[in-house]
Amino acid sequence: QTITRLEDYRPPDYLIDTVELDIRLDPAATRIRSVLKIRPNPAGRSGAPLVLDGDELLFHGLAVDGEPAPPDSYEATPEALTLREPPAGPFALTVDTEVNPSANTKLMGLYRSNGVYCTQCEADGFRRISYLLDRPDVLSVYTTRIEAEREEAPVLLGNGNLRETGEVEGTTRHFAVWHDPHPKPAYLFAVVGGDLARTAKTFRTMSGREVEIAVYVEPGKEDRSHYALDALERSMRWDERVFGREYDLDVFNVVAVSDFNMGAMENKGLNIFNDKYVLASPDTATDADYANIEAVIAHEYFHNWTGNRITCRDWFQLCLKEGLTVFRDQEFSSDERSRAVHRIAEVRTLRARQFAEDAGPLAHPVRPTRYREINNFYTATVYEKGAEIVRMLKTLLGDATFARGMERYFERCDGTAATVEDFLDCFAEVSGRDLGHFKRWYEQAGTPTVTVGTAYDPQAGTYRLDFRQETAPTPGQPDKAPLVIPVLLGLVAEDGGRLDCVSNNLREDGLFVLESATDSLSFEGVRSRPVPSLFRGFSAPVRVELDLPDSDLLTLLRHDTDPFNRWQSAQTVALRLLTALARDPSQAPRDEFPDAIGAFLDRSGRHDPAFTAMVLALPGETEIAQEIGRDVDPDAVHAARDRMKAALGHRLGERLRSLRDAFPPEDRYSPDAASAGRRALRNAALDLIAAGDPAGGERLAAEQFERATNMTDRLAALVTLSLIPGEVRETTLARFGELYAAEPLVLDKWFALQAAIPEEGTLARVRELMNHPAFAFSNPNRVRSLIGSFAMANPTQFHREDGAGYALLAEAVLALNGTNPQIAARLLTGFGTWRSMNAPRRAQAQAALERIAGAPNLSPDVLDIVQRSLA
Ligand code: BAL
Ligand code: ZN
Repeated sequence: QTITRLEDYRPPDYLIDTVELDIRLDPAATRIRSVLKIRPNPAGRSGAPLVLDGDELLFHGLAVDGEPAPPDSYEATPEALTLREPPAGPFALTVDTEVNPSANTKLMGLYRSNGVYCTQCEADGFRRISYLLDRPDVLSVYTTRIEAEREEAPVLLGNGNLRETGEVEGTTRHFAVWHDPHPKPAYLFAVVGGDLARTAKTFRTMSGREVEIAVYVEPGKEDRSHYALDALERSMRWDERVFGREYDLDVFNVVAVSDFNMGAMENKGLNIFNDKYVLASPDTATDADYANIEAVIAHEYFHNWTGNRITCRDWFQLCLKEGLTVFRDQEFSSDERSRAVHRIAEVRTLRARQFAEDAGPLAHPVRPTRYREINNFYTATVYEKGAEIVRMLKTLLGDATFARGMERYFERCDGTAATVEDFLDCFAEVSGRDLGHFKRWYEQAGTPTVTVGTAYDPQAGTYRLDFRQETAPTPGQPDKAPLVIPVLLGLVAEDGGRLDCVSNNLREDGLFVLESATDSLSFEGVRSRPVPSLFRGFSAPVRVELDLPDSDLLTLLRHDTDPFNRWQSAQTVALRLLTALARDPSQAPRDEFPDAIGAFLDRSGRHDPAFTAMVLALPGETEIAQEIGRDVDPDAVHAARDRMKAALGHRLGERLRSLRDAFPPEDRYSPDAASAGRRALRNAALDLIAAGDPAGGERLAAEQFERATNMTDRLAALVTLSLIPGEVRETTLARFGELYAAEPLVLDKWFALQAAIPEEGTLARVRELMNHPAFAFSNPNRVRSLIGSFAMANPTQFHREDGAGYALLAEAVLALNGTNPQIAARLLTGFGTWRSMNAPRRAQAQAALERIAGAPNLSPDVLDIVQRSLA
């Protein structure tokens, strides 16, 4: 397996100005003719052979400037087409290839999903359609003629604007010609052909141009496409208002397909989506689904500028488009919803996924410097930590300077394939600051720990915060350097009042920048002992160690002006109690915490219900395990959390019941954030009530299940029931399965929640569900919902001491290795925390990983993950 290294980057030897494609769709034998206008790249090696990328292609013929190429002038294999001595000047290459879309189970290149032809070309799928310089720094103008049987594929879509449609005379076939005037790399190429239903509207851009925006779905599901279309329109308006970005084609199409490796793909003017992130109706989608659809629609649309107009020079720069675009979609969702609640949700995801990645064998920098398989780098680190870096840049420079930096980036880099350096240069120039040190965030893997000490001198009226930063070694990076860490902070008086004091090292908005391994911040005029509120809004992706007494944290829960830290302080107290309980199960949960949460609930009329729901949710098992760090016993972690939930439910039962009564179900479902927040609170209360009083909770949940008028409430009831063993659970699960037998996306929820039941019988249940008629290894959503949920959302059962959970995952990985290596490799990352487990589990996990490593014919994707996991 070859390793690609950042330092080996060389510009391409040839450029391709235009690509003209003629694609004749056929289920088993699609023919592709491609005409490439090629010229030597002045920045490349002169006279070098031309090597075009291919992957499992059937070659049919080659012509140079219209003349068939002599056989000895080239070599064609399924993996490459080499022209030994290309002409010295510009020339046209015509290449004929053939692919079999129906046999394409990898879902990369051209394939069929429920009979719909579609494509996925990022990162390197185009080479599975036709030979090309398939690299992101080769930008070409594409014209695509698509031809198909009219009956099989009445809708034919491509990138750009529609130029022409027509019948193929004397046949039952028709065609469409699409032209995309914006030069783009091959990974943004797409075609779609199929029987699809369209929902559309006209969007008028800020300069008055009219754009037809449309969502295509399976016929009969049109009524589920309206929310996505609405989210698209809001995203387009937001990008104009906030970033000054206008759309640049006459049409923008979104197509939903059922079989998709990723969440969605930002192909120019023709986004292709996993239908999970498009289809929504109150009966089939939860509030979380609606929020995800809004975010993913926005994310893909925002790529039009950050990703498409400005693309990446090479795949090491993936974070340039992904981190920035995640930041943009997070800002959009924060503006559309509650900013504080959204920030808490982002941080929970970051900690559960990215911090876990950073702490395990797959840790890598936001901009890696080497890869064996780029598809394995679409990670939480590149995406979510990448977004945090952009947010830190904004915090450090301030809103106005950040906006000027973005403006400069859009102006300067438009139409280019850029690098992280190009991006940072824009901000360095507009701010006049050297961002060389800040850049380390892109280069250094691992989550820094910031330890903070405090010293108060009541006589002198001074207060000091002593900071120390440290990052543990990660694979390939034993020594770490200090990072530039923005700390947004404030001091709160013990009685919650204002604390007037001064520090000459603090920006007006409360920003202190920690740049060295240690530093201190002093305050004067401090008349009473302060409680520090640090990393407000989670101003940096770090772990914080601060030895504040619980009583101080509970002061923050009550009085801090920063909502994130109000939530964080309760989480920190809970996490301390949970780790102590997990380490020493003989302890009894104390009442102080439930009482503090009770007092918070008594004041909860002042809070957004969604925020209150967040405060009620205890840290997850993954987070508790991370806090423990090593020799983790997931059973003890689970038991600790269960006991704490039960204690909360028991002590707060009455209050929780009145909270539910205060927010009765609404007659008409609306997915807006305020309504969703009320449902979240009702359902968070249900979860705790059932933990404290399983019989009472079962009755309440069963009643909610029956009466629910939307999927959010019905599924929440079922999740609660799924944690209470017994007949009610089993009959309700069976009913749900029957009710939604014809709804694959709803069955995914059903698979997922059963796979997450923290009981010994779950392994057998999962094996049984693998034989369910609705389950298929060929569909990534089914695999993720059943096997992925088992491995990622059920720590006690996946990490069973007998190794049976690991064996199940290993089996699934090997079953998928040949057919869909990308999904196989993604599943395999479920082993990411194996080294932090206790000895018997470590031994079992290692044995399972070694079995995978020793299996024959491993795909590069799986081999890469398994080797790094074992290294
Ligand atoms: N570019 C792959 C899908 C996404 O991040 O938008
Ligand atoms: Zn993206």
